[in-house]
Amino acid sequence: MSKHRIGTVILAATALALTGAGAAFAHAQLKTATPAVNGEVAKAPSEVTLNFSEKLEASFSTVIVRDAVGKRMNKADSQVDKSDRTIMRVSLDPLTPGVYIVEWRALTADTHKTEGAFVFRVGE
Ligand SMILES: [Cu+2]
Repeated sequence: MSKHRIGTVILAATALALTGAGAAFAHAQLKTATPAVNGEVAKAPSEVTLNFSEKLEASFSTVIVRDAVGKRMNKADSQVDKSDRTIMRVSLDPLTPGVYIVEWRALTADTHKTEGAFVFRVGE
């Protein structure tokens, strides 16, 4: 490999690494949630609010809340906040004490999809 050729390969690899980092940054990551990730609340919440690192596209972004046996506990009103699209929320059926699983899917304007899940607990 010529010296020039090696230089080109290194430049290409660096460009790829930078592109990769940029794309990863643009993916919507969950920043905070209410109730908090792995948190415990004394009083049953009436909704779950998720805050993301990027603005979401409403078309694909959803959140589902299930109880410990997998029964869906959210109302069918999961939506991205119209005035702050980094926020997604869903309202809940009455929750009894126990563990709940929040499953979210997010789509950003760059068409990248991310998804995740976390639990929170409602105390006695
Ligand atoms: Cu992205």
